[in-house]
Amino acid sequence: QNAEKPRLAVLGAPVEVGAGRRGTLMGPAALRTAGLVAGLKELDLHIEDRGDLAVPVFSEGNGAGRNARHFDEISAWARCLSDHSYDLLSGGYFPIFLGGDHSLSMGSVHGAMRHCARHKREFFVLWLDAHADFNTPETSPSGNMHGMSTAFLCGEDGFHGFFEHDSFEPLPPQNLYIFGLRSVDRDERALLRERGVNVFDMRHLDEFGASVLMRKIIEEVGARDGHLHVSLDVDFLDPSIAPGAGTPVPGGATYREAHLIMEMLYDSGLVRSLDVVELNPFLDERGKSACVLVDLIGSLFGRQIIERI
Ligand code: EXY
Ligand code: MN
Ligand code: MN
Ligand code: MN
Repeated sequence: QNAEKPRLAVLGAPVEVGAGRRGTLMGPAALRTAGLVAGLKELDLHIEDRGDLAVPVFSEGNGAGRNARHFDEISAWARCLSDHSYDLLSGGYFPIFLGGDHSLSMGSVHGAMRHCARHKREFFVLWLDAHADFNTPETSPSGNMHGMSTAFLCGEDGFHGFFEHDSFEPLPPQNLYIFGLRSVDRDERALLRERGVNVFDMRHLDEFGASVLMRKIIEEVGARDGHLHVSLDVDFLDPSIAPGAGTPVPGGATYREAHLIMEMLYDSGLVRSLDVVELNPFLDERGKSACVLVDLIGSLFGRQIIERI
């Protein structure tokens, strides 16, 4: 169990141009309306709501002629988010980024990765998602950048000019765990294989169960005393429990599976930063998905639905 309680900082990132459908910019507001901050306060946690970031100023240029829609705007968001992520972690906070579409993780994870590099701490990412988001501008069938985040973070080609100083120590593909996968594009699949990303698809989940797979991940990260960043995409969940997703795919994680994962992660004490992304309140049904996400975040921070004997 967690010995010391983390100090949490919540930061909204209302970015939506990385997705093919508008509406994720309302995500942070819906998560707050669903009781995110109040729920965490009930757990006696120190929590600061830092509000939402403003849409950053950007100029068109670097993205020209690339199969990466809104490249310059997303790059501006990522630069801003990377600095916030780095600074919050350096200030001893556990940052919670509220999306916004999944392109925001190019910034939040980048900053956390820099923080860990500085402190010589090994860094791991658990990507809870129906998708791998491992497309590059070359492989992407849509050009939507929310489908490119993990490829960017692992240092794939095609993102030149995205950050001012292009070179950063990329995430080793072996330190990336994609969990819940059930929709992947042809060239994306080939790239995932070639790079050796750890992919746990829904077939694995069905066959071995969430607990066996999670234990493996927790053991690997724990053995290296790593920093684990969790990136939770709402479409990881089955659309029946979380319909507020722009790219829903049938056959996702159930309510109980998702809770068990969160509870095991809490027990591990390894999670140090979090993204909650892709919630599209315009597509949601009366706040259903926002409420499920808030429940899950509660479990990640130690809420017990049933007090254990
Ligand atoms: N693989 C598809 C694409 O690249 O367009 C769909 C990506 C959806 C990404 C969502 C957020 O996880
Ligand atoms: Mn530190
Ligand atoms: Mn995603
Ligand atoms: Mn997804």
